[in-house]
Amino acid sequence: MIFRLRTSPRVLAVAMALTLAACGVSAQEVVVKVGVASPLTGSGAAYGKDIENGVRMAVDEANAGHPTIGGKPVKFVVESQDDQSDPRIGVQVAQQLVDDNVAVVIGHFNSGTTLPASKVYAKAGIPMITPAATNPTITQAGLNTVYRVIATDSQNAGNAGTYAATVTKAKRIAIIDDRTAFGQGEADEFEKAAKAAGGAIVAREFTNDKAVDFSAQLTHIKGTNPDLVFFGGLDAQAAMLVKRMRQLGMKAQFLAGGGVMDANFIKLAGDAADGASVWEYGQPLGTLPKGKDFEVKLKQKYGVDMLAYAPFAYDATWVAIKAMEKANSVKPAEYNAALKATNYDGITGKIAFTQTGDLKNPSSTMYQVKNVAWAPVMTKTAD
Ligand code: ABU
Repeated sequence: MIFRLRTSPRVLAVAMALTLAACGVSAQEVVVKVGVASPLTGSGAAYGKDIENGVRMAVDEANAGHPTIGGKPVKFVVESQDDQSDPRIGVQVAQQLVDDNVAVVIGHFNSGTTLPASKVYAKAGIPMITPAATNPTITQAGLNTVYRVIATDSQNAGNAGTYAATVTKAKRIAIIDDRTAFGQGEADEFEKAAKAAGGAIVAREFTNDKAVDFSAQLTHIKGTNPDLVFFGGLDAQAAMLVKRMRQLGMKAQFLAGGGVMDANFIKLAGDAADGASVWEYGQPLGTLPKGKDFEVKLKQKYGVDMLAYAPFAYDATWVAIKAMEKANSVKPAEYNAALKATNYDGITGKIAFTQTGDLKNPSSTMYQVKNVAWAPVMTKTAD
């Protein structure tokens, strides 16, 4: 026997409203999905969580202001995807975000995942704003919907190369990188700038981003008698590398690029951290008008210390929301032009984009470990 349940449209509407209310959404609200793609598992998980925290904080603040776009109340919701720092998974999660109709994607963290994923978003016409991926080629592919709110490695590692050859007066420079799109890319930019400034590269070695032992490469580098070693890669490996350098009796200065200036490096490197120098994207947060306050609020909200990328992710999210508000539309095809015309005072500084989606006036800062803490030494801002 088949029973047919008759449900009136009114009952259905009430049921729908109750379901939406349970999700924190009112019946009239337009839900706008903000995609986040970053590593939430694996060795890059702390960076990925940092990015997700920055996005969630911006979205919560935006929702607290009861935004209205296109005459309708809007609720922003975060859809976070774990790309595991793997380019193949990066493409899969990018397609998932596209299929789920996100209005924007904040991500990815790794240049190696960002490069292929950006093409998926571009094909769907969805803006992607990376708060962290710094390989210069990401914005050189002619994609109309790709943006970056952080300096590139041509700027940051370029500054490191010029600094190594001119300020430190290193005569013999060795380079080692992790062979990722990021690490190799920044080592290339470092080498180019160091050579242009008259530096001599005496060794160029590489490892991979999973390695924990650098003895073979360092033994070769030690034999070339360098007075400075540059590493292109992230914090944990940078720490293990400088530790091994000191164990091998190498007295050469240690210099790295982005993704190293954090507490993790100091903790893992121990005494070997002392005197290490890095170039990191942006201006020191403590010197920016809203920087310190942001750091305190993020710690209060999530109970964790901020890494370097949460402020950029927060700014990237606000840049997207402001563009939607300006265009009075949450449709990518309708607000992308407003995104291009962004002129926003963020936590990280002024954000306006070049034709290719990069920052018009990017900054990068050199930090050095002194008394078990990172201290800013100098900042360069492009005109
Ligand atoms: N830019 C710091 C590390 C992330 C990446 O570009 O791969």
